[in-house]
Amino acid sequence: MQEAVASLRAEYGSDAIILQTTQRRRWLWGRIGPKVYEVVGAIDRDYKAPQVNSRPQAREEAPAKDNGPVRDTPKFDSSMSEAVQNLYRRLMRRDIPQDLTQSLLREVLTRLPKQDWNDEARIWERLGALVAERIVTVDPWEFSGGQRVVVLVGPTGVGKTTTIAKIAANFSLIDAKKVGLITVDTYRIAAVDQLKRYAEIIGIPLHVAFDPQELKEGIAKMKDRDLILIDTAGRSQNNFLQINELKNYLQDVDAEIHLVISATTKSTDVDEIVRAFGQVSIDRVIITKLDETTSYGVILQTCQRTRAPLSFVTTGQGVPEDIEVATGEKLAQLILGDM
Ligand SMILES: Nc1nc2c(ncn2[C@@H]2O[C@H](COP(=O)(O)OP(=O)(O)OP(=O)(O)O)[C@@H](O)[C@H]2O)c(=O)[nH]1
Ligand SMILES: [Mg+2]
Repeated sequence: MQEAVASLRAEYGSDAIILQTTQRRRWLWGRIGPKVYEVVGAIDRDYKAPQVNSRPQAREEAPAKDNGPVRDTPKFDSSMSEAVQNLYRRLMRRDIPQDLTQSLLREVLTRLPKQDWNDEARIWERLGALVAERIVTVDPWEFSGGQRVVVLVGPTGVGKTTTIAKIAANFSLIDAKKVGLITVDTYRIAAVDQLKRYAEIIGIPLHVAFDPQELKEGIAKMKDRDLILIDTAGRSQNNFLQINELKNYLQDVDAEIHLVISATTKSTDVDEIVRAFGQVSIDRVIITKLDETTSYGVILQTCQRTRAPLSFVTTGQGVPEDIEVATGEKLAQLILGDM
């Protein structure tokens, strides 16, 4: 990696900003296969790169002073340049909520000299980098630190069970990890059967837990598993009792909680979902059904509202193939599209 960074500096000089360095492998979301080193850089004498934390975590909105010299502060009224007005409308059409649209534009404009505020292409380019920066993604689990217990929660029908099957199949069949499944979705026979069939096909154990005590017992029984995936029943964000019951199940369980949201969710519902499921403290976000929409503002909105990193995106009904670990850059491109 040092060699890759040094060669970028040697070629482009000391003004080259290192935007991103990645060390990954070629297969299974970069987890196995030959190592590849990537260094993404840029040259911009005005731009001061923000400090990026090496630990994956939700990113707070950076104050303007961290992003280079403070310039004029943009106002979103009739005095906006035509370029900014166009971009404002464009972001709104991409289902990005008004407050996020304003905060994105404000941050980008604050980083640019005022003479560039009419340069639509330049602002757009900077928007891409900013959106990529705001969507924090995490690599799939390493198991050197011990067992992982992961719970998927979310509204009904978003694809929790299917996503569990995709993750289980990838880690079990391709990565040869010991995976175990637990379901607490015992309200419908069909729900248990759905997961049972996946468990049989993949060849991994399934434990059915009818109450919080049985959930704890199930986890204890699966001590030998590298990864335990826990499926939960879909809950309506408007049903206080359902959310409270979920909270009861999870309160004494030491697990990583992933909120699953479909990319087809209405922007106005995203805030309600995050508020309701926020009661069980969300550690990661999974966005499903990217294949069912053409506007992807929900990805940015969910990551920003939860302040949690994104673990996976899913792109179809196929098990195990329609799941990816996306990068911020790729998602920014998807959200903003071409200029
Ligand atoms: N197009 C598309 N369909 C998906 C995706 N993920 C899941 N589905 C489909 O969505 C439907 C619901 O999936 P489930 O996995 O049962 O959803 P769930 O969240 O477990 O549903 P409940 O347990 O009822 O809350 C199924 O028809 C899945 O095949 C995806 O990424 N894209
Ligand atoms: Mg389900």
